[in-house]
Amino acid sequence: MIPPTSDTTIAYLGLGSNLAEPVEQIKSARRAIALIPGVKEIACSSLYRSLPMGPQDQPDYINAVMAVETGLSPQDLLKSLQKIEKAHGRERKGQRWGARTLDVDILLYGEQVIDLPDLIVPHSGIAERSFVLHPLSEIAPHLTIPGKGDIADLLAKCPLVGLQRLD
Ligand code: A4P
Ligand code: MG
Repeated sequence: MIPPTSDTTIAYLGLGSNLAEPVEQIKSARRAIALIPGVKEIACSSLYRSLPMGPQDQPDYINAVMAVETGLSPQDLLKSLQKIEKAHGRERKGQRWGARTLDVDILLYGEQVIDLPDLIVPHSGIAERSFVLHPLSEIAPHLTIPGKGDIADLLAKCPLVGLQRLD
């Protein structure tokens, strides 16, 4: 991975969709993220089809992970990502872990540990979710996740069950 210049940070973003043509939602979100001022795409994983975590009466998800280099603060990055979710028809009124057109989570922001009411980084599910760990390790196989450990160790404990790489 290319090291960031001093005033920028490498952030990893988790993308997920299971409504309204999920593959197209993820591809379109990737393009929109790369166009955020102050954000540059560094890498993007393959797309993965995954069984839903949470309520089972919803379609399978498409997931991917992007690495970006950014000069934005974590809070400003989150705001920009939430605008992109909204532009992709995301509604926040359903049940927890329910179906959605687009979800973009900040998985990691450099090595920072952030514990704010509206932003927790590393993302709370990062260490256990196969649909996050497998795409993340594809683009950052030597990553250490603050407070959680090396991605290779986490991956070894995270079965591939229900996850299919698409391309
Ligand atoms: N928030 C806090 N930390 C973060 C962060 N690191 N990145 C806050 C992004 N947002 C963060 O999120 C709720 C609030 O979390 C935001 O207002 C933000 O301030 P949300 O996107 O509105 O709600 P959510 O995504 O439904 O909630 P939650 O609990 O974050 O769900 P997850 O963890 O995102 O899981 N199954 C498969 N196979 N694949 C999936 O991608 N995704 C989910 C949602 C459920 N099941 C899934 C998948
Ligand atoms: Mg979310």
